[in-house]
Amino acid sequence: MLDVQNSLAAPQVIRRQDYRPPDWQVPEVALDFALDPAATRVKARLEVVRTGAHDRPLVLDGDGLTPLSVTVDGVTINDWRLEDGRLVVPLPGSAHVVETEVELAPERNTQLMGLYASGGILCTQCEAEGFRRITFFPDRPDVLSRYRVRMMADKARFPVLLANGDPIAHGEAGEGRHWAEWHDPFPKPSYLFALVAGDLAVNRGTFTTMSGREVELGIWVRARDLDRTHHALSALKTSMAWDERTYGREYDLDVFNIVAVDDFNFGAMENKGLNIFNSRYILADPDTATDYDYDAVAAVVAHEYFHNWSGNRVTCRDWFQLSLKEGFTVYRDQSFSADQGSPAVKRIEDVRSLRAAQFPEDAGPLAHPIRPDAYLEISNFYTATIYNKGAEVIRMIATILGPQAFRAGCDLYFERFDGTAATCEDFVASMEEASGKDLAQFRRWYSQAGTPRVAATLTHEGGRAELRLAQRVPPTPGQEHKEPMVLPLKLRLFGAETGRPLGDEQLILMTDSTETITFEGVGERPVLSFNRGFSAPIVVESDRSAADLAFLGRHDDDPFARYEAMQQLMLDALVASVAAGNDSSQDGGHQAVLAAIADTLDDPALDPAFIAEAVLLPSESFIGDQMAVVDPDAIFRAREALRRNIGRELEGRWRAAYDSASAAGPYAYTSAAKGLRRLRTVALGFLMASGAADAGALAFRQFDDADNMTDRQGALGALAGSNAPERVPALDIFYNRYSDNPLVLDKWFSTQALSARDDTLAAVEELARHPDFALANPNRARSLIGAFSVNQRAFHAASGAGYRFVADQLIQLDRINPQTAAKLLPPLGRWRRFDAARAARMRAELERIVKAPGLSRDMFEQASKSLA
Ligand code: 0A1
Ligand code: ZN
Repeated sequence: MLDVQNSLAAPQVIRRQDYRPPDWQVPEVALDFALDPAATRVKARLEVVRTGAHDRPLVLDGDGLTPLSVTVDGVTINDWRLEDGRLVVPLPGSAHVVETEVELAPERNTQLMGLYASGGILCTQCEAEGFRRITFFPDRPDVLSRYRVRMMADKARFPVLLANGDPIAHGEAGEGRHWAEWHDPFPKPSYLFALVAGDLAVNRGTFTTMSGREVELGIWVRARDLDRTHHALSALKTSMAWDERTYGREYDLDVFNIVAVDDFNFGAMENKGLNIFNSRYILADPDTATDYDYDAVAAVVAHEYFHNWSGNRVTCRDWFQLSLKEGFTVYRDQSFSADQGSPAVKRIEDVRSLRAAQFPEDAGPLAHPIRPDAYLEISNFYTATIYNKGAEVIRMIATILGPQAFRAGCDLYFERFDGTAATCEDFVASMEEASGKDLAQFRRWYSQAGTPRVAATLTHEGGRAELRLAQRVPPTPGQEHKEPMVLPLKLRLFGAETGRPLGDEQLILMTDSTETITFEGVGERPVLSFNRGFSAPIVVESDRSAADLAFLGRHDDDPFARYEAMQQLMLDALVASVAAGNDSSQDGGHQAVLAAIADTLDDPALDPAFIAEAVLLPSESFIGDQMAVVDPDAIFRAREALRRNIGRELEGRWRAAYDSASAAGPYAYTSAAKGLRRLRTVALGFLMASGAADAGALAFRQFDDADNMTDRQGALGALAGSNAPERVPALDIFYNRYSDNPLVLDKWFSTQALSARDDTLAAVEELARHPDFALANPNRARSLIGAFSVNQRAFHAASGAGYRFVADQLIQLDRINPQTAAKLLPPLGRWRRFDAARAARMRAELERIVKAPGLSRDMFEQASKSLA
């Protein structure tokens, strides 16, 4: 049993089934800010209306606030009380005006929730429960209000004053101050409130909507960053047009502003008409941002923009419904990105990140359904499950319904729930109504956690093939027994001899625990292409031979399935060598992998971006996920041996691929050029692994000659994991060149934290003492601690020193920023997957964390659940 004696007053569990509609609505809000980093005064005027027949008082959430005054209908009252930070105001009638005043110190707000300062800019973050750190308010998403916001601030320090909606007035206020007033005509929940005050420059654009309205767009950054905002602005325009074309959704205000700040807990925030971004998802130019960064900027800009409909116009009734807006919006941004470049490569990337982040979550102590039933701290539920598995669930609905019915379901959902706070159930019901399809059993995807596992066995006899399927959803905390899921499975058979498809692709809906599918007229031995396009987010257990996987790697016409066959082939070889305890190249498995990679590299019809994905070895952690007990050292050895072997045996091909990709000419941000850059760095990685004498020099040349960050960081990453003499000079050059650019310095930290070298832990401990390291900046903290804790070999060093380092850092970080600290805890919680000695050391660190004095609720929830 866990000792929780010294935790805060035992945190209260919030349960979905306890939902009750609000006692009071607040149709109109007027806020008046006298802004100052040290002491900001906030006056709030709420028009409150009692809902239904009850005599309960008005209860306004507050977090760390003390009322300086409370008035009701203009009269100061004294019969208010504070209960657990909440302001309780007894009210006699059914409608009143309640006014409060509080004082805040944004410059001392290190949690970065509520009103805070980032590099001299005052900004807000309110989702999920930050608004209660700004003013007393019913801070829940089903209270929708119209906001009028007045801000006053020193004009020299804060020349720009922004809030939600449209600007309506501004003026001088004396003593060097000025003011501005904004009004947002759309009722919104408090989590979408935002303001920004700062010395900002703007990149302006315009967008004409499909009904002909002109929208003024602005990307606001510090003046020195202005020339790195073009990509974000163009992504914004592309997203606006895409949402009109694809979903018929039009923007609804006259202005749309985005502000970038350096200190931000997450990626970005969809505040109505005033998105606030982590600067890493806005700022990009070829010299400082990789292709990956460019894609991420476009995806996050699109994501936040798409929230204007899936999140803002239709919001969530309560936080258990979070995936209603997040799963749907991720699905929308993934579809958008797929449309901008190669859908096949995008699908591969999305599945890779699902497997890297969500599958382990679903298999560990923090597993939860996409619509959770209970939480202690909602910030802990901004997870890969809510976001990425949530998106897979929407994708399955789209697959089951087909494009037209899915679009009709979306139209119905938007129309019916516009201006309201809805539930996941409302979404599913809209889909059913528009399509006429019954999704009753499908709803289990919302309530059951865990990744379904499907065993697929294909037999063939006398012209008839039989596919036997068996599904099983593993138990997860609090859910021992699971019911079978609805699985949309795309499949196709190929003839082993001819290499040709035997019939069309089929979509089957598996609904029972076991099912058998029969194929008639199958003249030659069939090979199964299964879960094509990753049509269901499952683990497939199939006994396909190395020869059949290699066959699919060559012949499958579904690019995802082709990639998947390559991955499975490599995975089988690696798991076999780990199990055999050997890292030698004698394995037969190596030969099949080598041949398949050679064929892939030789296929002139393939897109270089696809080749680069298909030849990449599965990550160490994904290999570990296949094993009963993870042995990080054995995995590392086996993977390195295979990498070396692939590098050596195919050296000529890697050089050819490298050279042809290098001949692409000067930098351009096009799909074709991106694919070549990707293949180039992948080839470099294999050449480094081969031990070729000139590989270090080749990497250094790429590093030094690069006219873009993709090539430069790619080469630096290859060097950082090596013993090449060029390694230290490259790291130093990189540091000196970019020491005034925080986003690039993050790369310098993370590249070293991800290094496969033996001395990585010592290097990382040293980096934590580097003058540029700062726990208080979430990006920097993640670049070192977050990167280190996914470095399987270094983090899982048998001594336990990696665990200790991370726990020490998280205990410190928790005092500064609990949200960011708690997000970095899960790798320590995976102790059940490791041998007894490692597991004991990981547990010991978790116990130390749980006992840390003053531990936050965020960390307490993550650490205690991980121990349970
Ligand atoms: N809704 C945002 C994510 C987000 C959540 C919480 C935050 O608090 C620090 C910030 C952002 C999104 O999905 O982009
Ligand atoms: Zn979102």
